[in-house]
Amino acid sequence: MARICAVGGTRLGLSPASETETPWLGRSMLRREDARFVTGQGRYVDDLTPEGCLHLAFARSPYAHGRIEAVGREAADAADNVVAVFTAAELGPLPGNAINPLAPDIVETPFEVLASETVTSLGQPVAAVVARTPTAARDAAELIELDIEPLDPLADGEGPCSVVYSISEGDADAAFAAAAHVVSIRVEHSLLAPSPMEPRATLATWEEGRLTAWCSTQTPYRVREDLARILGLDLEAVRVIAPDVGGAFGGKASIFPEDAMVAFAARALAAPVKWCATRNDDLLFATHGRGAVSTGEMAFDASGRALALRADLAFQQGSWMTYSAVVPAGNALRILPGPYAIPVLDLKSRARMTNRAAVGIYRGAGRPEAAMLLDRLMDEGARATGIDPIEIRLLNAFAPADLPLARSGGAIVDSGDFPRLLETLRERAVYAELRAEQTRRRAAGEIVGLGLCLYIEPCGQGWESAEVTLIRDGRFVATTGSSAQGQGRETAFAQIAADALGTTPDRVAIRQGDTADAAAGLGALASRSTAIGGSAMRKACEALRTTLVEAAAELLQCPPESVLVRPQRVYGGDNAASVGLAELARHIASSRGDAALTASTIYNAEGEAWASGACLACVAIDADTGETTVERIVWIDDAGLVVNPLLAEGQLLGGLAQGLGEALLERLVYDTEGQVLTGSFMDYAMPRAGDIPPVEIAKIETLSPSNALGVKGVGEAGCIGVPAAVVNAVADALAPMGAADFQLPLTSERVWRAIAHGPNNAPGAEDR
Ligand code: SMO
Repeated sequence: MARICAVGGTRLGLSPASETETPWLGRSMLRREDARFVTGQGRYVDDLTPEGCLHLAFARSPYAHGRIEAVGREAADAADNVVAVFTAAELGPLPGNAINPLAPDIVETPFEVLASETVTSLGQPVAAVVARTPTAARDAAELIELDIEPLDPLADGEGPCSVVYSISEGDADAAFAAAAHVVSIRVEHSLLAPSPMEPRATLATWEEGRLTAWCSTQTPYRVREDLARILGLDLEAVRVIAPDVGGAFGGKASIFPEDAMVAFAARALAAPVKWCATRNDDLLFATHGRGAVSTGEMAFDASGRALALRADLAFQQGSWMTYSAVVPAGNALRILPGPYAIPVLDLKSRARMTNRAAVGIYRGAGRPEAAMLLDRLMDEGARATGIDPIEIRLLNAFAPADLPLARSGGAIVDSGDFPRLLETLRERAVYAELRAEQTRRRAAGEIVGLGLCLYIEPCGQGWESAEVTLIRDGRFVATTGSSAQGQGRETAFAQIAADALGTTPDRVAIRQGDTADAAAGLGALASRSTAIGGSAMRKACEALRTTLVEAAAELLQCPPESVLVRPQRVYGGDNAASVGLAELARHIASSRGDAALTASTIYNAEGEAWASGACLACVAIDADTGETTVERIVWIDDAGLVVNPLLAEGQLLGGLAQGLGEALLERLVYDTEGQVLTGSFMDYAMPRAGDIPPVEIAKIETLSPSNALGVKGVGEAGCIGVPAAVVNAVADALAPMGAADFQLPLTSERVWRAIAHGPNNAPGAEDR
């Protein structure tokens, strides 16, 4: 091939130097997806209504537990605009959802698409009505007569265990017997509603023997596998698309019975069928989070060194198990010793079935439960020994030289600098001054407290896929197996791809969320997308860049080492020679075939990335009302290399808001019959803008050696460190009154009772 572009660089006024704009990693770039979101161009499942689309609504169980005697469908069948009514009888026996076999001896309880003989949860789908309009479907679903004989719901702690985990190291009895101080804590986590802005929704079509489902999900590939198995279809006959997803927080990481019903109906009717949950549907029957009751004891020697940790965490499982059902119980346990060197461990966790909605992963998934128990104990230890809470953490935290650190239970903490986190926090918060101010305010009669949390969090292991193509106009299209739920994936992944390719982010289109686009993917969860999906993206882009360099070397007749890939052109040899990317694409296609324009990879991480952070919360409590005001939060986060600081801060703040909700406001309330008393946002207290205190976030950066980018997660961090710091601050505020035993959330009533009743109160008893 002739040397066709020798003067191109000059003609365009471009040179390798003028075109150098890297690196893009580390830049605060605005989210490219926001232009469509803020102008109403986002496309969520409910925005998609194909020609002839039918609408599905459910008749749901009004009881937590009961025997189905009869399902009266005549009135619904006869209602206007109704196309079909389905009960378990029409479905016949179907497989349930898959459950991730993360532990041996899991007792599996998958879902029934529609309840057949018994109902096991309030809100469980019993019948489905398909009609020509959403209102006709809802109205007809109300006409279904459910004749259900109520049965007693399982009482707390009575249900069978789905999973049991334990970790034991050293002689705990001996360690506790030898201790100078022993502190203990009991934490009751409320059941929480993940509450994405967009409730669950699925649309399915059936055409020529193929199912296409648009599902508001974090895990399109999982949904595809489940739908294929439940419907008895080949995987190739099922395509799942996650369009724009309005939040998920772990609540959309599994298929639901409703999704399977929509797909079944689409096939049975050979028509598009759509279902969108209402907020009430989601508060009743979407997954719940947390709900664990944890007890822990920590033994210290006279100098404040932790000698031993005992913990017992009792999780709820609900009435069926999501794909990641056992993750919270397993995660909490393997994280529990946290950043601290504790030589003796006796740790147990388990999850028990209940007659409630499934309890699944929720932003943090076991990490918040571990941090809450451990760092509550650490603050109690500080009080018992008279050592300052920062000092006792410095005394017990691992040093950077101790990492990587292999833990019992299999965790390998790969990186971090816990002393630096604490020292940075001390400095940024001007901690000594805060303590002096607390003393002054206390003397003036105020109830004020400071609380700390030093946490570690696993975020990113395993594999993910990516594919990148140089298209004929000289731009790139990159596909990731990690889909998005609102994090700004398209922006961050374009930055990663741009650096790896030597181009600019605006020349890289990011595709995600469609199982037809990429061979495989795990999805967007577990704070892993950037670490693992981002590493896959980098590897795929590096592979394509190698092709670009080799092809340009051929074309420009220069050694590959001299080739520079720049945003618009590829330069070689004496730098005067260059070829435009569109021209290079044509050359590669003709010399090597179209397939050479694409590089794909399945990246498998070398290890697991661990992020960490230190949080300080300052609270003031109104003695008359018990109302807690969080006056300030200072937070030092270590997420390794930060791809886009603006997006990272958004993730951290969002998690912080949910963490504050958990600490102070949110709680799903069930009565003894298993009825939900918090079925709307009138009763379930979401945090609002006015609840968010002044927040200062700073970072340190220890690169993760476990993935190709050195990055760690940020999405769940706010739910991990913030609640524990806030609760510790309230405990610190109330300590002079001897009030210590209070449970989540710290509503004004509970805190008031703690103040009014002193150390032997049993707040929370008011509403059991
Ligand atoms: S709780 Mo997350 O979406 O793994």
